[in-house]
Amino acid sequence: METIYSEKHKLRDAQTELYGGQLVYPHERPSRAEYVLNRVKDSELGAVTSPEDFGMDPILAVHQPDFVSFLQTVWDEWKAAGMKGEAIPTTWPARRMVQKCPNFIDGKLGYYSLACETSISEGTWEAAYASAQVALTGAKRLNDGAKGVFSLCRPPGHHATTDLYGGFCFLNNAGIAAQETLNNGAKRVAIVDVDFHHGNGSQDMFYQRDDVLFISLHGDPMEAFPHFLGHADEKGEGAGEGFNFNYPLQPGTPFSAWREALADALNKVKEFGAEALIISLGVDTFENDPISFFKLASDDFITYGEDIAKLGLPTHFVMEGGYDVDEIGINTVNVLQGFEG
Ligand code: Q9C
Ligand code: ZN
Repeated sequence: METIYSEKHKLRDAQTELYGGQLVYPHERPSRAEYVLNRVKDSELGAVTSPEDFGMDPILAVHQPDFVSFLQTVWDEWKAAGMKGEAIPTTWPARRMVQKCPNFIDGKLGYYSLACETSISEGTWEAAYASAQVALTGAKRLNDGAKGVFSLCRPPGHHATTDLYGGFCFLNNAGIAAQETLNNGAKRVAIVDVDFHHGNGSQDMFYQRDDVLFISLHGDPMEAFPHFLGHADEKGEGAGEGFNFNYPLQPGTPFSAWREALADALNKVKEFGAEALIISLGVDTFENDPISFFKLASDDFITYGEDIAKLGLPTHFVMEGGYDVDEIGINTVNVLQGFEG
C-alpha cells in the first residue's frame, strides 16, 4: 500500500498543551508521525510519496471561509497583540451568550475553538494545510483505482468542524477527503472513525447529509473527550437521518466488545452501499495509550484490518490520534497489513 506523507507536519511543533492544570509538551507531537513513517519503511509496506497541492478549494468545500482565514492569520495576530506565549483561548460563547465573532484575538480564539488544550504556534497553519493535501492526494489515488491508500496526516483532523478547531485538530482531513471523493464521482462515501475519541467534527460536518455515512466507535463521551457529542441517540437530521451512528464504549473495553461494534458498523456500511470507505485511523485504542481507556493489544490491530478488508471496498486510511509510544507505528502498520492480507 502506498503511503502519502509530508515533512511539513514538523512545522506543527507547539510547546504547550494544557493538561491536568499544567502546560506540558503536547501529546500530539512531531515524533508521532516519525514513529509511523519509520514503521512503514521498516515493514516495506510500499512507496512513500509526497502530496500534490490541490489548493484551497477542497478545504473551503467543507470549512467556513472565515474560519479558514482565522487559522491563516491567528498566529500573526496573536504576536501583533504582544502576547508572549502560544495562542490559547480563555473565554467562549457559552450558554445564552451571543454567537458573534469579536474583533480582538482573545475573542476570536474562543469563537473558533471547542477546547483549549490545543495551543496555536508558529507554523500550525502550514502544517494543517499540508496535512489536508496529504488526504486529498490519498483521495486522488483511490479515484485512480487504488484498493487501499494510507494518508499519514499530521496534525489530525476528526475533531475539527466546519468552523471550530480543538482536540489537536485544525482542518478535518477525513471530511475534506470524503467531499473530494464525492466530487470525483462517488455517490456514497462512508467514514468509519476508529480513533478512541468521538469524531465530532466529521459527524457535525455531514449530520444533515445522506451521501456521507458517518460511524464512530469511541470512549463514551460521558467519560471521555470531546464530552459533548458522540451519544448513541445521535442518528442524523433531516435528509441525514439514519446516516450517522455512534458506538460509545465504556472504560476498559476489551477487543472482543470493540470488534463486535466494528462488525455492526461495517454491516451498516454495506447496507448503505458505499462506493468508497474512509477509515479515520486513530490508534489511541491501544492498551498502553497514555490518554485513553480501551484495551486493544498490538495483534488486535491486524485482526481488525482484516475485518475491514472483507468489505471489499476501496479504502482510504487517514491518520488521526495515537500517542507518545513506539507502538503507534507498529499498531498503525498492523491495521494496513491486516487489510492487505
Ligand atoms: N484530560 C485525537 O486523538 N485532551 N485528539 C483530552 C484529557 C484532548 C485527542 C483531555 C484529546 C484530543 C485526534
Ligand atoms: Zn483520539
